[in-house]
Amino acid sequence: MALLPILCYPDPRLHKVAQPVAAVDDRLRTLIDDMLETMYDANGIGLAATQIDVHQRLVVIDTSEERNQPLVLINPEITWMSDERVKGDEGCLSVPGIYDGVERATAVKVTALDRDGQTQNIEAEGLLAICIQHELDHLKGKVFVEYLSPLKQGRIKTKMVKAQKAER
Ligand code: GNR
Ligand code: NI
Repeated sequence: MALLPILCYPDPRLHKVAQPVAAVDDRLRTLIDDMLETMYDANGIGLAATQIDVHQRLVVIDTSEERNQPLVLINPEITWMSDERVKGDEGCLSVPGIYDGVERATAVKVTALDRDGQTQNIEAEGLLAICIQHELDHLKGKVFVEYLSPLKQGRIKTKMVKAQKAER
């Protein structure tokens, strides 16, 4: 098991588009375990491979209170989205300390492979639905701050660059 470094906005690598996973094998399962460990260690409810600089369609999620219900989505695709929208505050492990409102579909249906390479169909609502949309955006190279006004995006960029300079 290993903790993986998480890319921080505005790192340009967060905007790369992920490619489909070619094979669900032991090498991928090791990566999945490392991503889960990294997500739990960072107290996140989700982590997309893009955030650890792996540009493949792979996401791990756990929105359970007890943090004992890992969900692994390989090559996920949203097959249905509710017309109903809800606006809620979001955060991101790649944009630490920033929380702001984003409008999302209240419910989604997703098809994906699980860690055994089996097809799973998931119907999600509430926090899980929001998290799935947030993670699938990462796979498209999109970070949630891109839904905010250009003014806010500029301020967040400046803040992040300053924080990263202060870290060194
Ligand atoms: O930990 C996370 N919390 C969160 C809260 C509201 C909406 C989305 C999220 S996802 C985020 C983890 C993360 O950055 N995943 O990419
Ligand atoms: Ni995120």
